Amino acid sequence: MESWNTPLPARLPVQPDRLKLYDTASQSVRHPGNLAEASLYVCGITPYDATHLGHANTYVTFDLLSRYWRACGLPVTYVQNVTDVDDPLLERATATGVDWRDLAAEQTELFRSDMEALNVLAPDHYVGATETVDWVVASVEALVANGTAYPVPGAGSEPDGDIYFSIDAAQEATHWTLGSVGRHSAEEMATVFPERGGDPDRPGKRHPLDPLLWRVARPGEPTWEGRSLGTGRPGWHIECSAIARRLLPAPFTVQGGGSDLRFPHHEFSAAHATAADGQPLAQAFVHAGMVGLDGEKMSKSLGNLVLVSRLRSQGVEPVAIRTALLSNHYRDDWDWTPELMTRSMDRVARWRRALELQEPGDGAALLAAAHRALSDDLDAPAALAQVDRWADEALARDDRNPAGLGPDGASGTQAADVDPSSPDVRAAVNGLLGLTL
Ligand code: 5CA
Ligand code: ZN
Repeated sequence: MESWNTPLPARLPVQPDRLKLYDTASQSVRHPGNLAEASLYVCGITPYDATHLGHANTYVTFDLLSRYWRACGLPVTYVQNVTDVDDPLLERATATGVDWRDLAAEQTELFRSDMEALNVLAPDHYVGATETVDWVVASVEALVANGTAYPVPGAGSEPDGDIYFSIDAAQEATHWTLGSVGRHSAEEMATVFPERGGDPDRPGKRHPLDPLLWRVARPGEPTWEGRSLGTGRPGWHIECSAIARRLLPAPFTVQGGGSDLRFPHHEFSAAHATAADGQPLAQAFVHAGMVGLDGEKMSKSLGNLVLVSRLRSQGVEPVAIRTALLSNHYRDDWDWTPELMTRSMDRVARWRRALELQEPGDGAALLAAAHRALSDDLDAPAALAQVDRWADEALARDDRNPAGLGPDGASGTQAADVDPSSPDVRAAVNGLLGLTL
């Protein structure tokens, strides 16, 4: 489907990639290899409600990663999906009496406009689950053929033939073991599985945590032709696994999403890919923390949402929203507060005042310092502290020399020894941090 359109920043002159990132699977901060190019898959929205600040935080986090790599001159291939058919979307459409396709299209459009406003660079491939059913069918058929997927007989109201992934068979056939990607304990996995779409009590499954790969047709549900699988629709985890394998290298560099995707989603997306071809899904699994409101995770199902679109319609500048998000480390869980919004608006206003007072060389120095901060597991709060530090200095310079004139009466901004191609502060902050001052 159509992506959105955020202008690419100018190439920034920064040193080659020194990035260290926390990888959930190895539970360590490490450099994801000496890269000649980078590939990124970030799990996209399920479009049944508007973008809230939790979503925005996750996409801004991975936008920072994509900007970091691009600033280093690495070619980046970025894929994002849209889960435009799934149970929660169908349930919401039924409950509100709208066509599920219209709901998905409308919410995806709102998401695009929120991302554009937040200056999030567009993915190279933006793909809907409904556009890639053939890829899923081929993947599931391959898993059935190699014995890591099996049909479950009908029981009660459930028809015959849903296809599930066999945890036990995959563990026997590959290096993947249950929990090796999301790193939850067995108890935690058993707790969150039913909360995140799993069906541990479905009769006929071999293992209670075996996830659904292909759901055969039910009356009133959308279906697609599934060749040997029969008509039906894709399970959730195989969607991202199949899309990533089609569009990115095996393994690709970073699989991204919020920490609520560690299990079951990223665990099983990775397991499906490995069961199909023996390769890990990605070199690193990177997870953003959860944004909450009054101590509860912000979520569509709880309804405790602060929407990006609502803040925008109240006149809040997107750059202030982005500043508020970046002032928390991406791995932390944190609560949104109105005070954070106010502080961030003040911060942006102060940076803008300082911008009038920048001197040649300020942009290059700030770029290097902010880039160094991001190299340490994308430490955005430290990068913003560098912007504050530059603003402090610029404003202090102005206090000492209010007219901006040098001792000989020449303007202080006419230094001759600065490389004219080096970015000014506005270009550096926009390019690397995505903040439009
Ligand atoms: N379509 C699937 C992924 S394939 C999905 O999880 N969609 S979602 O709309 O529920 O979430 C989209 C992204 O936002 C996911 O990466 C999820 O981890 C992240 N997310 C959801 N709620 C929050 C939150 N409160 N804080 C931070 N990130 C969140
Ligand atoms: Zn996904």
